[in-house]
Amino acid sequence: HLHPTHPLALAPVAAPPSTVDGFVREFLLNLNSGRGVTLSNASATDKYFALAHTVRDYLMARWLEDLRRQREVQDKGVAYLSAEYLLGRQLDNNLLASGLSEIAEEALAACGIDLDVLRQQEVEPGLGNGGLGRLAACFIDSLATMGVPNVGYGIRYEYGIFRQTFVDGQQAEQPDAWLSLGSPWEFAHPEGAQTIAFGGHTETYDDEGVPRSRWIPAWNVQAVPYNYMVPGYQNGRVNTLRLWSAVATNSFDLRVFNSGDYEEAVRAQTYAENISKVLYPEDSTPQGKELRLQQQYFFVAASIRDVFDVMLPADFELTNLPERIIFQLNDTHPVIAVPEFMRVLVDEKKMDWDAAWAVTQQCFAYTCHTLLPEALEVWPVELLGRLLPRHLEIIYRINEDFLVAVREKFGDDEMRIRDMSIIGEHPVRSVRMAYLATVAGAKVNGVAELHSQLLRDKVLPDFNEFYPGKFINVTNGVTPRRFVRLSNPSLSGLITDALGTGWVTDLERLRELEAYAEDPEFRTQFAEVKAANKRLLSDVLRERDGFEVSDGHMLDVMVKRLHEYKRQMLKVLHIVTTYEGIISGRVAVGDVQPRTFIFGAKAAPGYVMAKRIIHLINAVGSVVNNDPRVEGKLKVLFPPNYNVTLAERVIPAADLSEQISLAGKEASGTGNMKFALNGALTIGTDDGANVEIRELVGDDNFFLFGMSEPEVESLWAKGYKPSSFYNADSGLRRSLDLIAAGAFSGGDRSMFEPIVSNLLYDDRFMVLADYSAYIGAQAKVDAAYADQDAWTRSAILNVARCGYFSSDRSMRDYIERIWHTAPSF
Ligand code: GL7
Repeated sequence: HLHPTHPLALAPVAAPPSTVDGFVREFLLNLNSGRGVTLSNASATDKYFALAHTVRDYLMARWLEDLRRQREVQDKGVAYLSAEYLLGRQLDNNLLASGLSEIAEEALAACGIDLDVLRQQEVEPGLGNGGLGRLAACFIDSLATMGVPNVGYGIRYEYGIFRQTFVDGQQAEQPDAWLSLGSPWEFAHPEGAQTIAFGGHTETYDDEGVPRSRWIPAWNVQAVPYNYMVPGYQNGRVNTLRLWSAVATNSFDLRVFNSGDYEEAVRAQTYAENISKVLYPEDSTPQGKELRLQQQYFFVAASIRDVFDVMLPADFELTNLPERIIFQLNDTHPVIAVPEFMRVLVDEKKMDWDAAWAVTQQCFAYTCHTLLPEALEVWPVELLGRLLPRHLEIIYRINEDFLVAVREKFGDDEMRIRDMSIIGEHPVRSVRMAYLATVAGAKVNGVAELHSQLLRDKVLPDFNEFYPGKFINVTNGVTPRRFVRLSNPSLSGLITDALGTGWVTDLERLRELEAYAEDPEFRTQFAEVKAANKRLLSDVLRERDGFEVSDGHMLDVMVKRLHEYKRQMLKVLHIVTTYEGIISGRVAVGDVQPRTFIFGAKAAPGYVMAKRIIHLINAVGSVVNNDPRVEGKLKVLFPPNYNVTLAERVIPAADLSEQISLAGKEASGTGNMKFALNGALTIGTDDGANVEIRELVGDDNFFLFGMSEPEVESLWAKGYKPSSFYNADSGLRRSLDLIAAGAFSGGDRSMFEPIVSNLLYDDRFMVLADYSAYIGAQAKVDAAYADQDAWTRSAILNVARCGYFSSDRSMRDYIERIWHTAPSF
């Protein structure tokens, strides 16, 4: 027998040789022994799985080696707690990271297989809603690429974000059964399951003279870990993403089973397994449902246990925890981790309360991702106490101590005490999770300069005064691996020809392209890249949706979740205005720049107004696209089911990036960064990270319009009357009247009436107030686009000046300002 300390037992088996022949062998082996088929009778699924397993085999030795070394060196690690990871397809990313793309392509060709066909087989894991979930995926990519020890913790939803289809122009939702064929990227470890308890009551007891509390839960579920490789970009490093899946426990079944009720027992099992069944499709609007809190507690409790059991030696000195671990809370979703951590330290590890709290305040940091007050989660005390009674006690105690400190600092200002209390009283007694996170966190960060400033000054000003220095900014970023190198190979080739390969991990090097913007030859090549990307998109949309993208059109793109604050309606009004101008003869057809408007957007299934707007976009599209008077001039395309995979095709092809939220509402945006990095020009408000993009690319290369955040505030204060804007602007009047008259609903005046009257009489997001500025800015876009060469120059400067928006830079900022971790070995 090999002794466990024998070198052969310690070291992972070496990866297969990185040659075409080696790859072919490994691939065929995976087909034969992994799928039980030969090449001649393998299905596309078989081949995709065998290929994925082959890539895994190459990464495996590094992964095992990294895990071993991390255990050995005991460096400080980051536990990123996120309810969402919007990963996108894994195959290409993992091929790129392992440096195997070319070898794989050749090896498959030798087997008569087109790699591209196998790429299409992968169902993307859509375990997130939008920007917040995609950001988490970018961050773990950057940490692996920078060699920083990190585990991403989350939930392995059986169903990710719903699949969107349109039925008569209206959104319909289908379940996203992404696991129906299995996932070749995951490693299940049922033997490593954690038991996660819920419900019951608490009691106090005498622990050898020390009064203590303990929790006597009523039921529990098993949390089964699934591990995913997170390979760094060609650096031999592989981190781990660990997602938890809920399984019913035996004890759970037995309790009911013993009473002889088989059906009830099965029902109970379903109940337990519901916890990781489905991603909540709400984006920026929490639902407050009990199952959601179950999900949150489920994954953070399992993750904390995992850190204690797997990362730390059994005899670890707990006061040293801050030297080993930092939990980053991705929004309020994982904030229940704070009382859970306290419960483990105080009730289980028998630590003194004050010592435990001191440790906790150094082991957590909180990222806020919103400015919408309604998006800050609150949990009714009744619900939280029923599901997690001990945690509620702990939250009360944290709050008591906190309010004592507030009184010490601010005096008995009862109003302020009420405002700052972690427990809110209206409309029902509730726990304010953002406040809990702020009190517990070593640092609280916003996600763009403007957002962080508004967070300090408007959302949590009392906390900022109470905790000077706690509030900081870390501007978001996106991974250049997926969003430039992989999604835009032509542009990447052009950049690499000019600068060499280093830019992929050092994106500020794109600056060197500034000089190339002045080179006519380079501009021609850059324009050719854009044209080629448009043809690629055109092929994808033809195949996927039967759409035709006309040559020579400006591609004007607005892709993001459907939300009123993002103002897709402003875009619709621009389209209707342009259309109305042409058909009424007021605008000469020849004066209009041919444009294709592309939308991509999912609406939360319960968000009625958002769904109406989707319906309207489709309705406008079907009228515009079928009207011979605008043929060849205007086109509206709304491919359904916008996701990461489609984003990777749309963004590189775009000319114009629409970032038109009402100032002060979009925390950051990250699509804005992806577009600019791919050479689209932005038309945008001074909101979120748009502000920083504009500062970097310069006013000449950005179409700014609309009210600033202070102007928005002052218009609200004055009393906003949307109808006065309607009355004052004839173009706006004609456009809204056209919609109201049923021009896009076959004469039916009721269909879109709720949209029109909402804009006229409420208009929370001030679409009408910004309409005329937007139309003016779009005229400037038209004029600028007429000079193609100047436009291309601006596009190059956008690419050159946006290296700052790499998520590698974001991660460096987190490391320096919050985590104080370092790349290890
Ligand atoms: C978001 C913000 O709305 C978005 O502006 C930001 O870019 C993103 C990542 O920080 O986080 N917050 C949020 O709740 N969702 C977001 O996308 C869903």
